[in-house]
Amino acid sequence: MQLPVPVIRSDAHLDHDGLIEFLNGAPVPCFESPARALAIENALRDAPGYEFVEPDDHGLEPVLALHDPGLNETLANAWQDALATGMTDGSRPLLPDSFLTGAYAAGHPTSRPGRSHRLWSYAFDTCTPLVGGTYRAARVAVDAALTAVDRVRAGAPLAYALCRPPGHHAGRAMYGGYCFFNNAAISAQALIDHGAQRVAILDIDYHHGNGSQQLFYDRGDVLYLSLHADPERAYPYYTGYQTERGFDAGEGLNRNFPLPERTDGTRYLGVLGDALRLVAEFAPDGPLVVSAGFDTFHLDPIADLALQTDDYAEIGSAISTLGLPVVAVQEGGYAVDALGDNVRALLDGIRGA
Ligand code: SP5
Ligand code: ZN
Repeated sequence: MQLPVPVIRSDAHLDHDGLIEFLNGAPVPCFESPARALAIENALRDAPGYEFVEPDDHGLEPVLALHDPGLNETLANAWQDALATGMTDGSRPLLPDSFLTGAYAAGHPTSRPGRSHRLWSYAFDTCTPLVGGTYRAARVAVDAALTAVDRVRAGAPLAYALCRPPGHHAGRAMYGGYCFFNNAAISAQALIDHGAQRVAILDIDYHHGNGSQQLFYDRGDVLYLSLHADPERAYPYYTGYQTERGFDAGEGLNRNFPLPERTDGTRYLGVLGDALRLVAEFAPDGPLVVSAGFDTFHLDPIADLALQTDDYAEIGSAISTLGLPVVAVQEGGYAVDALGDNVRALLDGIRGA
C-alpha cells in the first residue's frame, strides 16, 4: 500500500493575476493564469492516491540563499510604491518599459532608480506583470517547494509542489518569464543545506531554465539538465545551447538538450534517456528535483513540441528508473484544458501507479 502523494497547494496564488502580458507587441491575457492551478487541483482531487497539503512558512532565508536581497525587497514593495507614486491606480499590472541590460550598463556607471521604477531594473521581459498579490504568491510558491522538500526528506518517495508563479526563469537578481523566485533552485539549495553533496535538477519545461542555469553554473554540487525547445527559435533565446556546459567547479555539470519543432514522445524519450544516464553518472546522494513544465504538450498555445498526455506517463516512469526520491515542482504549461491530466500522468508515471 502506497501512502498518498503530497500535493502542496495554497489559495495565495489566486491573488497573482497579471491580467495582461505582451506577445509580439500586442497586449494579450496572461497565459500564466490562476485557472492553470485550479485545473491541476481538480484533476488531482479526482484521482486516487493524492493528498492536499498547505505549505509551511520557511521564512526568507532560503530565498536569500540564492537571490539578491535587492530583488526580494523590490518585489516586496513594488506594488505599494507604485500606488504611492501614482504609477498605477491598482487596476493595471506593473510592466516595464525600460531595461537595465548588460549593454546599457557596459562602460559607464549605472544606477537603480527610485521606488517607482526600481522594479524595471530587475525585470528582463514584458510578459511578467506584477500585481498586489504577486509577492505573497511568489513567497508561498517557494514555501510550497520547500514543504515538498520536507516531505521527501521525511521519507515520501514523491512530493509535488503546485507552484504559481513558476520559477525556473528567475535568476540571482532578475525576474521574468512569469517567474519571480526560482522555486526549484531554492529546493535544490535547501537539499544541499540539509546535507546532500550532489543534487540534480531535471528541467522538462518547454523553455530553457535560464535562471536555474545561472544560479548553478559554477557549482560542483548541483547538476542542471534541461530538455527544451532550441533557443534558436524559442524563448528565452539567449541561453539553452548545447555549448553551455558549466564553468569552474561546475564544468560539465550544466547540460542542455535543445529540441526541434514538433518533437514527439518517441524522440523526446530518447533524449530524456541520455539526460537520465548523466544523472545516474553524477550519482546524486539527495532527491531529484524535477522542474515540471507541460508546455511541451502538442496543443500548448505558446509552444511547438508535440507531446501527448500518455507521453507524460512514460516520462514519469523513465524518471522513476533512477530510483531516486523526487521533488516535483510545477513550472509552465498553458493548455489549461489538458494541464490537469498531464500533471496527473507524469506523477502517476513517477510513482508507478
Ligand atoms: C515558466 C514558463 O513557461 N515561462 C514561459 C515564458 C514565455 N513567455 C514568452 C513567450 C513568447 C512566446 N512566443 C510565442 C509564439 C506563439 N506562436
Ligand atoms: Zn515554459
